[in-house]
Formats: sequence, C-alpha cells, structure tokens
Amino acid sequence: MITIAVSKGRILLETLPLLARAGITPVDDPHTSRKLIFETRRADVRLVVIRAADVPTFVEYGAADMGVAGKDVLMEYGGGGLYEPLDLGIARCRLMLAGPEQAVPRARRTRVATKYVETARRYFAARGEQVEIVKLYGSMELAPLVGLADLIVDLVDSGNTLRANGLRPYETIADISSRLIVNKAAMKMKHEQVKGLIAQLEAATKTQG
Ligand code: PRT
Ligand code: MG
Repeated sequence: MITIAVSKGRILLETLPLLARAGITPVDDPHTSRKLIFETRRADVRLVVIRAADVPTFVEYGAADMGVAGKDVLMEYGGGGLYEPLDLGIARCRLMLAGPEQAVPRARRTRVATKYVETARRYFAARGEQVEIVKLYGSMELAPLVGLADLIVDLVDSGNTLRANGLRPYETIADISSRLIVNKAAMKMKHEQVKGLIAQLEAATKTQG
C-alpha cells in the first residue's frame, strides 16, 4: 500500500486530475467528505488529506510514503529529510517581498510580517539586512495597513490581493510550484511501487493542458 498526502484547497484541486491520469481516483469526494483517509480505485494507493503545512511532516516520518507540497512550504520546512523527485508544475505563484504603494521612511528597524519566518530570515540575512520578523498565520496583507509591520513576505499570484490593499510587489524571493515529495525509507523499501508512481505522475504532468 502506498499512502499519498495532499492538502485540501488548490493543491487537491490541481493534484486530482494528475492522479486520475495514473488511475488514482478517490472513491469518496475529498472536497466534500469529512473523511481524512480516502481509498482510491487502485487497491494499492490511498490518500490522506491534511493541512498544507503538515504534508512534509507526515512524509518525513513515514506516516505517508509520498506527498504533494508547495515549494513555499518545503523551503520553510527545511532539512534534508525528504526526496523531492518531481516538479508537478501546479499551484504556481511567487513568494514575494511586498509593501505599501508609497514606501514610508522610518527611523526604527524595518518590521516584516509573514508566515514564512525561516525563509524570510534567510532572505534578509543573505542581503545583510537586519529586520524584525513578525510571525502571522494569515492575512499578511493587513499588517502594513494597521501599522503592525512595514513590509510583508507572502505568496502572490494575480497580484489582486496586494492591489486591493494598496500594496505592491517589491521583489520576487522564489518562484513557487507544487512538488512531489517521497519518504526516504519508502524510496528504498517500496522502490518498485514508488518509482512506478513517480514515472506515472511525471507522464501525467507532461500531458497537461
Ligand atoms: O488554508 P490553510 O491554512 O489550510 O493552508 P494554506 O493556506 O497553506 O493552503 P492553500 O490551499 O491556501 O495553499 C496551498 C498552496 O497553494 C500554497 O502553499 C502554495 O504553494 C500554493 N498557492 C499557489 C497559493 C497561491 N497560489 C496563492 N495565491 N497559496 C496561497 N495563495 C494566496 C496568497 O497567500 C494571497 O493571500 O492567495 C492570495 C494572493 O493571490 P492573488 O491572486 O490575489 O495574488
Ligand atoms: Mg489558505
């Protein structure tokens, strides 16, 4: 049995068509069901549906053999505990530094709001800039509007959310897409099955569109 971890929302939406091309179709609809484990039409594959930020943890600890996670989540998770054999090319966006349309001069140290604390820390350290990082769990765009932070580090797709809040992108930190990740022990112990699935998913990404 191979267990694949995916997250609800846009990753599930864009992963299901790829899995379907490999014959992996959940028996129940994961968008509406309250189940957390989903059997599929393939007897050898099941899905677990969890929070996006938890996918690397499930896969590293072997609770899932494989998973689909955004590069943003993987960069923040860090460590070398996972294989990342395939860029699925889905759920694309950019991780960006953004701030007010009109940059405001200030005397104190710059404050940056983000849920990507580790990634932001590395980014500013590489530039030799000393900033104060404020951890948030969502709605980063609000922080500059209410004086909680001067800048944000967040995902941007169309840029509509930034614009709607009087913000603009300053710089791209990383181009983001979703990656297939694999547990290291599973790659050895379930080699045939895992290799087969990677090949099927790779073929599926190439027949998109
Ligand atoms: O929702 P939950 O807290 O459970 O987890 P999550 O927010 O991490 O999950 P989800 O489904 O929102 O995002 C999962 C993954 O999708 C992310 O980790 C990214 O890899 C990927 N992805 C791709 C995005 C976007 N595009 C995206 N645009 N995730 C979030 N956004 C948000 C962004 O944070 C911002 O608020 O959309 C808004 C910006 O969109 P535009 O089009 O207005 O620029
Ligand atoms: Mg979300």
